[in-house]
Amino acid sequence: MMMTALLGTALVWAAPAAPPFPQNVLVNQDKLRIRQGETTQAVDPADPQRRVAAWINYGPGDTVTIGTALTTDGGQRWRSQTVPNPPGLQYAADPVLAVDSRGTFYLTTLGYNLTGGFFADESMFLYRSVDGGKTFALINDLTIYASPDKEWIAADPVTGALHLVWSGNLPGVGSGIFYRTSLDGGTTFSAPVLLSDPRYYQSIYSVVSIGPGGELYVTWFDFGLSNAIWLDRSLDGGRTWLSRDIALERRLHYAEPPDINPGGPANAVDRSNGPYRGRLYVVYPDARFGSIDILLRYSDDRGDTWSDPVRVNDDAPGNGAAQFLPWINVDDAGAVHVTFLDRRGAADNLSFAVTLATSTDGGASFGPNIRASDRLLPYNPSADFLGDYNQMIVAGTSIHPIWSDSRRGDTDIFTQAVPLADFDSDGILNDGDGDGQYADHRCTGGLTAGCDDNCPGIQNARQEDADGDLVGDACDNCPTAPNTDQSDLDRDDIGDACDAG
Ligand SMILES: [Ca+2]
Ligand SMILES: [Ca+2]
Ligand SMILES: [Ca+2]
Ligand SMILES: [Ca+2]
Repeated sequence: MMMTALLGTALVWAAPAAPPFPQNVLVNQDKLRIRQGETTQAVDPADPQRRVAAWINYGPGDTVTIGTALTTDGGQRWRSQTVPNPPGLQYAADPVLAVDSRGTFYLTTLGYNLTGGFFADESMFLYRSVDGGKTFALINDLTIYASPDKEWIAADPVTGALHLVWSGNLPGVGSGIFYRTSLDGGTTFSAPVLLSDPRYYQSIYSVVSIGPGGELYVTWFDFGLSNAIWLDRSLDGGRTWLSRDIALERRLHYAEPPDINPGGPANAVDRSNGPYRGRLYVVYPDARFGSIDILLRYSDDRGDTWSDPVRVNDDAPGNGAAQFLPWINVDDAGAVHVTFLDRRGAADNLSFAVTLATSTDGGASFGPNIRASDRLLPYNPSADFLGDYNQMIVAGTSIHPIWSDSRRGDTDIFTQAVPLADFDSDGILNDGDGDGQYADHRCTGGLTAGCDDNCPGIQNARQEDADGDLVGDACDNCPTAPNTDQSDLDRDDIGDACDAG
């Protein structure tokens, strides 16, 4: 009884609107004071506390290298190191991590030199870690066609097969998407298969994911003739592929402002035992609504047909704020999590936050977006390279966004654990009424139990909602004028419903 009374008092007097993430976690130790960017992660399936991250180091000296870091405590503390470049190569790029069911980590990278300002010796490599992510050894040179770029790798969680895709130049074809598989832990790979249609030879940003039945899905952009997002798939472990690729987005509104790279499409499959098992999702940057947004489409028939696009970010359409570098994962309950960099709160239109958007209805809609970065992050387009992708993962009971920002002067790698059930850890669950849907029955009228957090990204244990619009005072941009949509077209943090200016 005494304990209950004390706890109750503490909750009543808790400071309002406390930011849930006071300090993002620095991943790279940065002893060399050089820039880092472009992030990837993998988690040991047998130990969710053990995760590996990797990125590009702009250094040491006149080299570019790959850095990796290992955490064994779920991401509180990291130990980072530099992976030696392959012999004779000054520069490395495009790190991608994968892990198999036995906890063997794999790292693919690109390597190159510069000769008279031109790319030379462009090549692609595979490293392996058999000590749980502590060290990586170069085990294979995967270079086979000229100009490999933007490779991706994934391991089948059941069979351990490695699936590699990349952009390469086949003579007479141009840049196409290729595929190889390894059934022996990366020692040998199958002969390459051209997945993309040779008519569409500006194909890049391929990503491979693996469905619950071992089906393989590869998506990519063609910036050329088709200006589309394409899908190829294999239902027999990579032996045969569609005779004709599927264009899942033919009306792509790709925009690339001078100051950022919005990134490419990412995909994920629901491997859960939830109601949307087997559903395939693709997210991508697209400017059809006036500024760059993150859009999502899904397919229930292995990619034959696709839903209309859903806007993932929940700021006002056409407000001029860019969202970019999206990543997507589906958790063990079938909830869909998308992270991206986000300028909605940036008056300078340069700085950005890291945003998480979650759907618990299979991608039909997304709930209130939350901020995972502890602040708005500075950005200098002439000095900072954030990367072409940021590979968020779900591990254990948390979502783990990862990104690069220059809060410390030069860019460094940061991460933040976001608890799956209660994003802001204020004791009010995202789905407090337990109906399986996030933020669909939000607390109001003084209720704090049996209802969903009305401000899921800011701690507000009392769930005050003065105007009863289901948006808690702690995050309501018009706390006394009902505006459930929170529309704020001029981005001054005062909602349109109460903004006189
Ligand atoms: Ca909460
Ligand atoms: Ca609910
Ligand atoms: Ca809250
Ligand atoms: Ca309100």
